[in-house]
Parts: sequence; C-alpha cells; structure tokens
Amino acid sequence: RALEVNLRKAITNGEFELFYQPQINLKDNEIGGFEALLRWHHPERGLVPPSEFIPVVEDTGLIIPLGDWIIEQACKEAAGWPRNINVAVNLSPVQFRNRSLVQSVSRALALSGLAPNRLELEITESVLLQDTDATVSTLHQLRRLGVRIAMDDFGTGYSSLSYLRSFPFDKLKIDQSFVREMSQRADCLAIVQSVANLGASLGMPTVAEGVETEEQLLQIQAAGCTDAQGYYFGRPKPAQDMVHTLAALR
Ligand code: G
Ligand code: G
Ligand code: MN
Ligand code: NA
Repeated sequence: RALEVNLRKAITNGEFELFYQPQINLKDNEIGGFEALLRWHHPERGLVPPSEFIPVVEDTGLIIPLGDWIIEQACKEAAGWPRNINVAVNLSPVQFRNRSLVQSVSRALALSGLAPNRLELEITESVLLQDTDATVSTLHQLRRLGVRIAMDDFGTGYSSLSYLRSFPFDKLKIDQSFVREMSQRADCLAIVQSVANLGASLGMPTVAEGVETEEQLLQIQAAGCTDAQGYYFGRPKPAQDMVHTLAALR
C-alpha cells in the first residue's frame, strides 16, 4: 500500500514529531508532566492524525522502530525540561508484546540521561487481555527500571478489577468519554466518582482526561480526581512551542 511505503520513509525522513499536552496536578494546580502525542507531517497531505496511521504501523510491524524513536525522542526532549516535570509515552499493545521493549526503554533512558522516575508509560487495557503472566512480568521488568506505568483509557476496555490486583499501576487515566458526558449523564458521573474513589482507596492517582470546561473541572475535583488533562488546560503542542510554559515552571 502507498501509505505503508510512505510510512517506511517517514521515519528516516524525519517526518514524525511529538506534540506535548500538559497534565495538571489538582492539589497544587501545577503542571506535573506532559503526554507525548505523535504527529506525522506528510509532505503532501500535511498533518495526518495518528488514528489514520497507527493501525497501519501496527499491522506492518513498523510500530517497533517507530516506537523506539518515540521513546528515545520523548526521553531526549524531557531531559531538557525542569527536573520536576515528567513525560508520558503511549505504548501500542504490539510494542508491548515485543521482546525488545524493556531493552528499548532502558537504552532510551541511558542515552538521554533522563531519570527513570520521570518517564511514565501508558498502556491500555487491551494489553492486559493476552498472556497475563508474560504481561505482568514485562510490567515488573519495566518497573524495575524505575519507570512508572499508567493505565490509559480506563473503563473502556474489558475492565476487570483483577488487573489492579495482578499489577499495581502508578496512575489510572479515566477515559475522556466519561468526562465528556458527565454533566448530562448521571451514570458517567457515577463512573468518574467510582474510579476516583477506587484510586484513592488503592493509593493510585487518578487523571481525568478530556477536560474542556470549567464545569467539568469542578465536577472532577468534587469527584476526587487527583490530576487532569484536556483542552481546558492546553492542547497538544510542538516541543518548541513549550519554551515559555517550561520557563515559567523553572
Ligand atoms: O492526539 P490524538 O489524536 O493524539 O491521538 C489519537 C490516538 O493515538 C490516541 O489513542 C493516542 O493514544 C494514540 N497515540 C498518540 N500518540 C501515540 C504514540 O506515540 N504511540 C502510540 N502507540 N499511540 C499514540
Ligand atoms: O488515547 P489517549 O488518551 O492516549 O489519547 C489522547 C487523545 O485525546 C489525543 O488524541 C489528544 O489529542 C486528545 N485530547 C486531549 N485532550 C482532549 C480534550 O480536552 N478534548 C478532546 N476532544 N480530545 C482531547
Ligand atoms: Mn494516552
Ligand atoms: Na487516554
């Protein structure tokens, strides 16, 4: 396929870029870190959203070299930020199941000099559906490197609370679909509150994703979420656009 050929060239041509979106700690209202979000600058089509090409890079295996580039790039950029600011990187299930993942993460940390506890890896529930023993083992190996693990899009997969017993996540990210509908739908609000309570009981920070309005911010604060992310606080932006934001954090 043409898209696949273009994607192969895109890595070497430097057409990928990471954008960064702030995560806010609601206790002190400060930025605690940024999530890296992949962007592809196609020479003719312009900016192509990840939803269009992530499935292709996963099916073709290109996600392995691309994923290594993402981890290295995010660590390199974050190493230049203030020491109290973390970086979160999304891992595809395909990347997660690859044998070389732990080594890739370890290499990126060594190359960049980033303190391991400043790197957070986001995985989705789909990762946990297969081969539980191998999955839990990989999670523990990553944890032994000193990196943190966040459960992304929590509540959208086949959420089973047994995941939380098999492996203690460092953070739960409540899927934005619940946050979006929370003000109109009592069931969505109840789910957000329940996850926040669950996190508090288990000692896991809970991030509300997709916060776009002040009303939503007030609701997630009342629900007891510890952190927030969304357009209300900032859209994903190129690294060079963050110099002022980062300077203010020093
Ligand atoms: O900004 P948004 O359109 O960035 O991202 C859309 C989807 O693509 C989200 O589900 C997000 O998790 C995923 N995504 C964005 N960046 C990355 C990345 O670096 N790696 C992986 N595996 N997925 C990503
Ligand atoms: O699946 P994951 O949570 O990694 O991806 C985050 C996705 O959500 C990215 O596409 C990002 O650009 C998008 N996003 C972040 N904040 C908001 C928001 O406030 N509203 C909406 N609609 N999307 C958001
Ligand atoms: Mn994410
Ligand atoms: Na998410």
